[in-house]
Amino acid sequence: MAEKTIGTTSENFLEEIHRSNYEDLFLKRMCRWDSWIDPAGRTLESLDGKWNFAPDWYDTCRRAGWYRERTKDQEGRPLPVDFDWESWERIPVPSCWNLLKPELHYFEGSGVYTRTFRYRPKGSGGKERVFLYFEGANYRTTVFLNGTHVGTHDGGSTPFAMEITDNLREENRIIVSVEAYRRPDRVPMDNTDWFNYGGLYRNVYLIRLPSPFIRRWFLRLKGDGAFSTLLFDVEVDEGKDPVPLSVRLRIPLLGVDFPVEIQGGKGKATIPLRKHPELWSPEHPFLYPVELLLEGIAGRSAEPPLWDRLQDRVGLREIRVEGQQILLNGKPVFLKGVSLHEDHIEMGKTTTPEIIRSTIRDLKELQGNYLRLSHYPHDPRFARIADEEGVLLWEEIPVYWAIDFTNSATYLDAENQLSELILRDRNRASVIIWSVGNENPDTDARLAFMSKLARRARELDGSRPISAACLVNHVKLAIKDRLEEVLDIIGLNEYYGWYDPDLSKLGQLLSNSRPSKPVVICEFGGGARSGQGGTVEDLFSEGRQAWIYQEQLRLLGACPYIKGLSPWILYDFRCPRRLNRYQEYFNRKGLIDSDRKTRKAAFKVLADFYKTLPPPEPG
Ligand code: GCB
Repeated sequence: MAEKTIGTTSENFLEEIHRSNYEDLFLKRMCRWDSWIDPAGRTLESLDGKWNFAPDWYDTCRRAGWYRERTKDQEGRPLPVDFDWESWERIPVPSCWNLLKPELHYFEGSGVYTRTFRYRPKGSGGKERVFLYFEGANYRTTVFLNGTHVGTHDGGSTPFAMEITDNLREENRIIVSVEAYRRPDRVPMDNTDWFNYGGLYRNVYLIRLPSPFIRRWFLRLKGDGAFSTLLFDVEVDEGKDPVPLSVRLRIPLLGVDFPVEIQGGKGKATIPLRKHPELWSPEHPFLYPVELLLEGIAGRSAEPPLWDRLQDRVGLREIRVEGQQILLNGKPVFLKGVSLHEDHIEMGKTTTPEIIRSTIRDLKELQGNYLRLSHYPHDPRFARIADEEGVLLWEEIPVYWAIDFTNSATYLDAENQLSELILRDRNRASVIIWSVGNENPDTDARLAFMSKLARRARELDGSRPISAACLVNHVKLAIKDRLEEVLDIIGLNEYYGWYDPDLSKLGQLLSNSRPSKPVVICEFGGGARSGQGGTVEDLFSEGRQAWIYQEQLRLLGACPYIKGLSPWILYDFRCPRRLNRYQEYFNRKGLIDSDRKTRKAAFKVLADFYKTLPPPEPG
């Protein structure tokens, strides 16, 4: 990519100190959903571990082009460069830089990461294609390999892949600049009710693929209530010289062995099942081993050449809405849940399978079957483990509060994050709802923006209900939001007993409302410092919080159109907006303290309520 000096004729102009639009260069090579490859079933070579790191307060790596590593002039004389990779601190990837040392706690600028790695092509012929794969980095990530910019990604919680086949050498230097500013035009915007963790906080991999290879795929039941037909879509990267190809889908336990012809890089099939599948559900989280084979077209007697092969496990189930019911495998289901932030006291947004499993154990102790993963896509292992453990999930993008609904670039960013999330998790049976936003004002611009997002979600995945967490119309005291028209499930956040102390209004609101769709209460609750005594009158006492839960559950439990609950929230979480003596920079609405151990009194109130609900009809 040629660089040019922009907007100057001055003879003393110096690019790296006088040019302010240096970023434009990196925005020309954006990684978006269409370049994403599904890593499922692949051998991943981890690039996690210790990287050299420095907070780059003035963004000089990108501004002054450090990544070019020009350490000598044309005559080979050393230059006084301002970076020194090897002397920089070594920090773990993945991690949130905010938790590494006190000076970085509120750091929100650019941080530069670098390391080296060796690469040797595998097999003969050197035909493999190689990709860098990032599970998530917050917010704008600019990646350089061996002095060249290889891609930029926007969005703090979704994965992205960039091809580096032509930039690789035997010894490689990778430099990653991660910039974590909160900005009004981003998704989320500058104002949120959670902590803005920065950095390379999820896993980084190298993926080697053959050419051609299977880029991504989508397998699900048809959704007609008969459980007798599979729908399968697949996309193939055909490489430079396309040859005739087919993808064979194999599900041995169902006797499926089905070849799908690839046309223009895509294939599609409707596959009748010869036997009734074992349906996935929280009570029976059964996963089918699935294999995909990318084959050439066979000659008369020869075996077809095998180009690519991958394996995964997929649950088959149907989720749909009928009137005011949510139906899982044709039977009404009540979502017994709680909301969750990706925020751990020691790790921030970085997580591990152990943390995910212990979160699910806490949900099960609450007698729950459902988690709302708010307010952005959580680590991809969450849905995988939920598939195994039998937990239903609501997944969401951070179209939160009053983002810049009139800005077309903001829309593209939101749409891209939604697309990346859906592509990443659409093969996970645990995920039953895509949410396109949270607590947004009911303006024309927001209606247009979010209706378009809902359409986009349906285009990528017609098999799941779409929802969003709406606000109460407090003038009409009713569930009334123009976005309801485009949603399948109405999500509602309400804080009667807390922000509005008058809990009797909840009863009025429920009887004033006539929703034609199921309603899920995505949030209710109140703050309590764990161990804080006091009466129901005392804000931030455990007693007050428990009382809110009792009263809320009494009213919500008796309301016929409410089909699920995810009160706010399972654990206390960091929040720079929360400055009173009980909060001390934490949102204290958790049922469990931020230590993830100490249960508050409301925990038992919710567990007792969920215990009384009738069990699901046997499958
Ligand atoms: C909400 C927001 C959530 C906040 C919560 C609160 O309605 O959706 O992000 O953290 O209220 O605690 O006020």
